[in-house]
Amino acid sequence: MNIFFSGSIRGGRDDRDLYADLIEHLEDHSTVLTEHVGTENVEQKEAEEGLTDDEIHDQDVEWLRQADIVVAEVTTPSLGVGYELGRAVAWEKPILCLYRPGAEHDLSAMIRGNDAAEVLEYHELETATSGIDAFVREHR
Ligand code: 6K6
Repeated sequence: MNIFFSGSIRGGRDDRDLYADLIEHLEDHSTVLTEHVGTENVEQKEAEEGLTDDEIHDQDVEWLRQADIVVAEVTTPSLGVGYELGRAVAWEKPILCLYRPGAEHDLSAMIRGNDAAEVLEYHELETATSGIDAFVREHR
């Protein structure tokens, strides 16, 4: 199963360690197409590789097209994550959004009010990972 993991990059990297933990868990049973989302200094590394914004966009949209499911950590608001979720809805991909209530920003109505996306609220990593496992089983 190919999983597209979506998480904030230019929207802010406060949750980077959490993304890495979630990606590590997803990789136990699947291929994560976007493991760079959890990588330290991703912008610096990819800039060193000479990737342009056009190439980043086209590669990510292609990975999204190939994905069987989409898992997004949406606590840190991100234009890129919102864009990816919109395209995933249009392609009718199964979508799981993970959100930690009590964060600085309340979750967008465009996500919480979207019947095409399942929203799992959590505080502990274990709640998120068991929710992911159930979602993967449902869509395998
Ligand atoms: C290279 C040069 C400058 O920055 C980079 C690295 N940037 C990205 N590399 C890979 N995927 C990216 C990059 N920027 C955004 N994305 C995609 O958008 C990822 O799939 C994330 O889920 C999402 C994050 O969007 P923003 O708006 O928070 O950056």
